[in-house]
Amino acid sequence: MLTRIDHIGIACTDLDATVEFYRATYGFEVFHTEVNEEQGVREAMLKINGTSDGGASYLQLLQPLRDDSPVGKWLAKNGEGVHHIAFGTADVDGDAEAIRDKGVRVLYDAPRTGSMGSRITFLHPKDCHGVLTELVTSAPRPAEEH
Ligand code: CMX
Ligand code: CO
Repeated sequence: MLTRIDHIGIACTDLDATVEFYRATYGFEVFHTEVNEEQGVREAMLKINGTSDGGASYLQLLQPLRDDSPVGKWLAKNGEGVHHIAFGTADVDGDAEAIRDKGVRVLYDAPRTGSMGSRITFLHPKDCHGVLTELVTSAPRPAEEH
């Protein structure tokens, strides 16, 4: 069951400048940064709020590592902006299977590694009314760091 907005993914060309915009404009601080080679991104997670299921909601700022990565391709076509939304669930495997059974393309056979040790998969935007949709199960003990 999808129980929260886990994050909104925002594609940017300059991660440091974008982080600074969110800090200076709204006061949002960086909760976590990492490089995910497999996804082709350098990213910063800004924690916005905790949620009633024990999780949290974040903004995920994404700078591509390569032009031919999903975010690199999307930026070249669209420029900076909202790239995807991510719903949180305690059971990404079960929810992905159930959604696949409804005829929506799930992009990975098995979930892969996302931010902070989470397990993630994606639904094809063409099957979701134009929205690239991610499903996330957080790591049991997500990193507490800055
Ligand atoms: N939102 C909405 N539509 C999108 C999209 C997005 N983010 N990305 C691509 N599309 C659309 C394109 O506009 C295009 O539509 P048209 O055919 O009408 O022009 C179509 O989907 C195909 O796009 P493409 O540029 O040819 O790109 P690909 O098919 O090679 O890849 C996708 C699209 C969704 C399969 C790929 O982006 C993907 O695998 N995404 C999942 C992984 C990912 O995004 N990782 C980065 C984030 C990591 C994280 O969140 O941790
Ligand atoms: Co994401």
